[in-house]
Amino acid sequence: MTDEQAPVDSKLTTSKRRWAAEGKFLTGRISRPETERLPPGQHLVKNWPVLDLGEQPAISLDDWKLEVRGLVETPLALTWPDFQSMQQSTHVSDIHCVTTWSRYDNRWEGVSTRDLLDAAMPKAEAGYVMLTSYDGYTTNLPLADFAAEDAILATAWEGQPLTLDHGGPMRLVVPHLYFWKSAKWLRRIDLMPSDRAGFWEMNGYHMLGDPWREQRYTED
Ligand SMILES: Nc1nc2c(c(=O)[nH]1)N[C@H]1C(S)=C(S)[C@@H](COP(=O)(O)O)O[C@H]1N2
Ligand SMILES: [Mo]
Repeated sequence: MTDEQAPVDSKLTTSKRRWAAEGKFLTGRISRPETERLPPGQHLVKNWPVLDLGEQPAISLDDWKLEVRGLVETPLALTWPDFQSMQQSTHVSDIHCVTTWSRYDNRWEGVSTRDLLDAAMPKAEAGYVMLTSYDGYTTNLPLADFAAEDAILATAWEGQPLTLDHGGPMRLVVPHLYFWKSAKWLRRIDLMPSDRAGFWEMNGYHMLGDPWREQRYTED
């Protein structure tokens, strides 16, 4: 390491340590009780319904890109090979859609949001994220929820590449929030200082969307 690089490295190290020390990954927000698996007002399905705005954008892997912007030390613009070369993880989790269906035990493979955030390194002021997808869909959530232990940028479901109708080649999965927060065909993640409403949130849906507290709609 040269003297010129040293200050940069120590700045990044400091940022990473601060990020961990602030406990943004350990917020304990998940309100699921240990005894009840199905949230109130939900019913179980065995199939996997498709829900979206109606346009399913087909992105070739050559054109695919994932950007991480805003309040990060290292903005990212990842190609598909870049994304594949990141640490790959597997998580099994339940889906809870606000339209009242839930589906248990979905096996997701991809990049955990924590590993992506480790690469981008959120600044101390970052508190929320806005997700933007290839179909123009947007949705917002707190950074702490985006960084949940089991949140994953999924490229495979049940051992198969994620199909286009379910958000392939890559979608977000944040299991502890209603499924509309899990952006399909994700293209961009913006880290923000304060919360802003995405598509459904501008149309009356809850800013957080915790199924265990039945946060379906904004109270007014
Ligand atoms: N890009 C994008 N992501 C989206 C949506 C959408 O319209 N566009 N719909 C959301 C909603 S309301 C739900 S319930 C889930 C549905 O995912 P599925 O079709 O794989 O079941 O995707 C969410 N993510
Ligand atoms: Mo939904």
